[in-house]
Amino acid sequence: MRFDVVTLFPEMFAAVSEHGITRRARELGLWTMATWSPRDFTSDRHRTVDDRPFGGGPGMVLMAEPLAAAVSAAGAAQRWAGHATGTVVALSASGRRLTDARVRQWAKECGALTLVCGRYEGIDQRFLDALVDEEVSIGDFVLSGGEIAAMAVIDAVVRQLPGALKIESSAEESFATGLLDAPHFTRPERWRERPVPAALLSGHHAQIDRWRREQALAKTARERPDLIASARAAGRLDERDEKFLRDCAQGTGGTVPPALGNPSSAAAKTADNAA
Ligand code: 9WO
Repeated sequence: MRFDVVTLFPEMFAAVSEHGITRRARELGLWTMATWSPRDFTSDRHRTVDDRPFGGGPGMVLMAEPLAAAVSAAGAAQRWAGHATGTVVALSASGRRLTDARVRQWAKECGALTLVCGRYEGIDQRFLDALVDEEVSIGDFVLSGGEIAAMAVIDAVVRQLPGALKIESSAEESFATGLLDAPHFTRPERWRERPVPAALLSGHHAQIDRWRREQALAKTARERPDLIASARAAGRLDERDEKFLRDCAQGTGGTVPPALGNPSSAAAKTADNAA
């Protein structure tokens, strides 16, 4: 897999290339990255990449030509390296929301991906219309630029590449099961009066798996009922799951943990922090 990133801040990408799982995967040869600064594709003395918006308004807009030249150089480098020209993706708060399915598709099918990171107030629309295949958002919030979103994309795609993870846990991860994650615990067995749930200390694998499944179901039902509906539609819930969810809804779930962020547990946390 190859990523070509068009950015005014190439140094930021050391965060993914030089750290953690993504670094190890890169050292294993699973992916490569090249960065392309629009500033290197200017021809004026000041290496200008931005200008004032037509129609007025605050801030500056990234000019089309330096971005286009950078994308073009990235595409040429991809072909030179034996890849098909990659999909050109712009990271934008107004883009289509990125999904786990899309991430897996890119990891599987895309030899190369070009990620365009905007800055300032935005990008000249004519560049987006002419050269960008997709606008992708990682969430409904505004960033100062596309770089952090592009790094989220790289991280998400790289961990799906075969061999990237030491433990192949990604098939069991939240969005692969269609449910939120069950909680995790490690030593000590008792921390600040809080015990580890007894089910996890039983040593019975089937019982532990069932407990984790029920924790995941309960948390998902509480926080993301939309995901329960999708899991049901995809045939990912069996009769035992359905019975557990019915019991939850009647408040007889028994081992369901308290909702995070509800007022009472927020107060408990404040008290804990003060202690
Ligand atoms: C690209 C784009 C495409 C279509 C319409 C508007 C667009 N804006 C951009 C763009 O790159 N904007 C820049 C990046 C300039 C303003 C700050 N930028 C930005 C990206 N803020 N927030 C994001 C972002 C990206 C992905 N997911 C969430 C937020």
